Amino acid sequence: MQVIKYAFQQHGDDRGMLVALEEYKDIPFEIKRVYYMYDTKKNVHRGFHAHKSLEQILICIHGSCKVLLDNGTEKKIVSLEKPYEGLYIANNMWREMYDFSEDAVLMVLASEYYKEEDYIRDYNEFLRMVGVEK
Ligand code: T46
Repeated sequence: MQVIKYAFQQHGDDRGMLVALEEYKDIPFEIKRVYYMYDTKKNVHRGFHAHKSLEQILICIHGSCKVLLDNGTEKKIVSLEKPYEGLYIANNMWREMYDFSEDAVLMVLASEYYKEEDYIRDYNEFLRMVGVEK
């Protein structure tokens, strides 16, 4: 499984750092939605689903967290700990987010508006969808 992690351009000067993200330039899709999670409680695991068509980029803009990616046959764990790094997650990929630091802010850029019908929350249904029978 190929993990796509972007290192966005950092604009730094003696005042500090700035990262700018433009759709179709830094982000490979039109950004239709932005959401972020914070104050995530200790030992919490979030996610546990895949998406039928949604593409996303996850950026831990403060603190750190881990993301487990699972394509049905292979699993990879990715650490997000830099505000200029973005993890691309395509559709048909099971994801779990965990190990959030107390100060973690995980921001997500999404290619579609929020649509509950796009979620696959049943792991066996996910396996069937990616062609791994269960
Ligand atoms: C994903 C991972 C990385 C909305 O009303 N609008 C939204 O755009 C989103 C994302 C969520 N919500 C509501 C639905 C739930 O009542 O916020 C609540 C928490 O959402 P959820 O339990 O889906 O959060 P996570 O952290 O399990 O998953 C989220 C995204 O939903 C999902 O698309 O890929 O982050």
